[in-house]
Amino acid sequence: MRPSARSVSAAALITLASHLYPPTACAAIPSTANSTVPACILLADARSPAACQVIVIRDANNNPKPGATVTFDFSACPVGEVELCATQPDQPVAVGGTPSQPATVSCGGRMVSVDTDGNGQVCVAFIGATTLAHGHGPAARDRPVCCQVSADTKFMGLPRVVTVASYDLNGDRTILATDLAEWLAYAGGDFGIYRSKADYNCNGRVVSSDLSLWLACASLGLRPTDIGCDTFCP
Ligand SMILES: [Ca+2]
Ligand SMILES: [Ca+2]
Repeated sequence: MRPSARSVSAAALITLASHLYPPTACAAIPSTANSTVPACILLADARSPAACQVIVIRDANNNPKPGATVTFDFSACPVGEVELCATQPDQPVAVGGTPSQPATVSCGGRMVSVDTDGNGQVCVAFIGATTLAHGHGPAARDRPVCCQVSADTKFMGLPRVVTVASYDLNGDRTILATDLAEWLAYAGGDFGIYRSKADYNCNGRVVSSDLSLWLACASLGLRPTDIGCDTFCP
């Protein structure tokens, strides 16, 4: 008995679909639910691997997604309050790790993209600044919620809080004891209950864990050319 036109058509469609969308390809699409993306994205005036935040992109089967392009879109952030440096350093894949993942900046779009490693992982902390004298505050909630994160163009949920911090708190392009004295003033509440410039782990508090991160950055012995940047995205 010959198959009907309807059944041939259905069979053909199923075959076609299996070629267009093989199961492995579907599984390899980044999953928002299974991926780990921090609630806050840090911009600071110097790259300190100790302060990066781990992102893990996973697919629908909860497998890590190697080579996923993770894009951070700052276009919704208030200009001036959040300034992105036009060039960004390579990012590590773990806290304190060696930078290995090149960061590509699309300045016109105020975006940075970084690929995950073989384990679907990257650890990010970008370079930027703010025109606000002491950063966002005086409440932690005053920080802008404006960074949209996507992986292979798939949105990873709602926009993230952006924290703009400075290790060089007196702005002289060195990170020295004078900056530590400034940090202590921030921690003591001299500029309000909270100011983002002294919050290096993005958690909305200025406490001893931030002091540890300041010390870790100071120990890197960064040169003036490694601190801040000369060109910001418009
Ligand atoms: Ca300084
Ligand atoms: Ca903190």
